[in-house]
Amino acid sequence: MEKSLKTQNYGADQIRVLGDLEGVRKRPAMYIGSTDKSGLHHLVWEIVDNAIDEAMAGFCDYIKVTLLDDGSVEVEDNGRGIPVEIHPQEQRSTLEVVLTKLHAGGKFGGQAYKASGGLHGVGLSVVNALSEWLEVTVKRDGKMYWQRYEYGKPVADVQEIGDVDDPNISATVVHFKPDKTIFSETRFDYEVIRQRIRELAFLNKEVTIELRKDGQEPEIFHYESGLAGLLEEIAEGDQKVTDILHFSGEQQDIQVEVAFVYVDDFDETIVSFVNSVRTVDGGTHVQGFRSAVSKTLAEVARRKGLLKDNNVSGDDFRQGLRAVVAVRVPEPEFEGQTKGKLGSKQVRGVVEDIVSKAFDSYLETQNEVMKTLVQRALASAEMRETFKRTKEMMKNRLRVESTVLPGKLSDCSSKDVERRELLIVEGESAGGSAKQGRDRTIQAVLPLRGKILNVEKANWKRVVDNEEIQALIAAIGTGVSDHFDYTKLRYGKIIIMTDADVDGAHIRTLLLTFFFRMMRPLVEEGHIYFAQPPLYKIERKRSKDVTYLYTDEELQTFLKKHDGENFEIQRYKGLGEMNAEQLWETTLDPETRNLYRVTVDDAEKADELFSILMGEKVQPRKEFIFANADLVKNLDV
Ligand code: 0R9
Repeated sequence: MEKSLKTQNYGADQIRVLGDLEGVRKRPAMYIGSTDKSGLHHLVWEIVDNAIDEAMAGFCDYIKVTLLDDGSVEVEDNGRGIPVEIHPQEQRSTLEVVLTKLHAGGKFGGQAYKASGGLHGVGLSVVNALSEWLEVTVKRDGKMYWQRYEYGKPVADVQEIGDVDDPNISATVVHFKPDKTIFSETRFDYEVIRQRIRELAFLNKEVTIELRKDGQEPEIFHYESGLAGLLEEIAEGDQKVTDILHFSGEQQDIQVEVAFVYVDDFDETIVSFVNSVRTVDGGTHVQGFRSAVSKTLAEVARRKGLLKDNNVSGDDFRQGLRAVVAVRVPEPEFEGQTKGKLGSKQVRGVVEDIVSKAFDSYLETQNEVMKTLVQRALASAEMRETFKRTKEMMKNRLRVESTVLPGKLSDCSSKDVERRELLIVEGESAGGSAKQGRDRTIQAVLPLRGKILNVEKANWKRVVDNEEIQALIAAIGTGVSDHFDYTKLRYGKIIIMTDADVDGAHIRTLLLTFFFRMMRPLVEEGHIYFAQPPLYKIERKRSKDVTYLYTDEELQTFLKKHDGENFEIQRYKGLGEMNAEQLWETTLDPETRNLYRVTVDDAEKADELFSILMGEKVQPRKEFIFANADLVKNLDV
């Protein structure tokens, strides 16, 4: 780096001193989220973020990260070096202050773009507090300085340990070993670190980051193409219908960089960042971007006489859009429970302006691209209209048809909704066993004919058209979607009972997706459960004693424990193999059974999987089946 860049030091007096580190050791999770694997890696993010901050401020272009065999990590940057002079209020080295005082950092606003990795710049001292030891080396003004800490406390004062031949060279090296009394997991995962470092290299194209495992060759991450490179990855496998567009600009101290492309698909994917940190819930930068893209396209289309009617919505213009939106904002404000949404108001206008202008002048000369995009938007508008009409029709029908209890429901007698349970059972024969084996006062049974519900072949309309699903809607009583009425719920627990094979897994996915999309409050309020039928029945040959085992691990443990006795082992492939009594004993009896309560997270995953399984694209489906070959193998013995 040029020496001239490095002259703008803030110096010792601008450090704010607010607190010390005992609290961090007492409540680590408050500072790094957790003390498991994720918290452990947070330590690395904190230190690397500091180096990135220095790069964003324009003083650093090379960062090295080394994972050592003793479980320590070393991070080095070639920035200005943390200041070492005596801090006026603290009467000790600024370096020591930064490492031992909570919230010590550059003067507020002094550093233009601070990575906001969740810790508000308290990174160094927090990592120090949670490390068995930490050593910091600073090269600055032709000298080399060094200090060691143990459990956050300095072992001695900062020492000058030598000269640096070239006074233009400056650096900060932080080497630390996490405290094993604090973390439940102390092994760093190379892959996890590699992923984040690659992402940082895409986002900060001026920086080169070197990642190395002890004694091995380093991997070097540097991407001239910046965001466009990241976009290539996001759009991999998609059929592109335009070139990749890459725009950047700066207004009001806000830097904007976007890369986007249109692909032959229906949905829109926007990955967004603020100061190199992913904003999973988007925010004002994403709003500005979306608005710019839609408005500009509509405007240019009208100007060129390609678009006349007004039926095309903003969404129609973003069908098949893949984009990365990254902004650098001096003091960003975040919203939402996980702080994953940018709230800073002024960013929206800045992004919208920069993107609109650049996109407009690009489109002005691109008549073929314009024609393609307008055609796609018109097709999208038409599809949306058709879909809306079908949905209305479907909803009306469901409202009328779903009020009569279905014939195949064997209801229960209790009037207490809390206690009433609906068992949704895959297959007629298991349904039969469940009807006989259940507790008739509180357990109702609705058998489903599995085959009809083949997820891959069904489309969403067919799912809702399906007789079985309509029976389900009628049995539950609440109605669906906009007509959902919680007060009409007929059962406190809705229990899905499917076989432990691929068909069972598919039906489960479909049912979860159905609940998630059409009766979401039931998922959110925890009314949906999975039954946990046993996988194995073990019968002692002589005594005829029977044991049921629910997982393969249980089987392994059991066999080890009873080594040498050779038992009769039966693997249940389907619920239908159990008689009524067995089903009651193993799966239905509220006193002894295990139920799994479905979370919103589970349902979201099912929803995603469902989209993959029944989506238009063959490739993701193939990938899914490939990635889950293990699962399929285990399930379908
Ligand atoms: C290897 C990981 N790197 C760091 O932790 C790191 C912190 C840091 C730094 C400065 C330069 N390089 C750094 N690397 C720095 C910042 C400022 C002035 N001079 C040097 C400034 O922000 O004003 N610092 C981060 C905080 C501070 N320095 C300090 F100023 F608070 F001490």
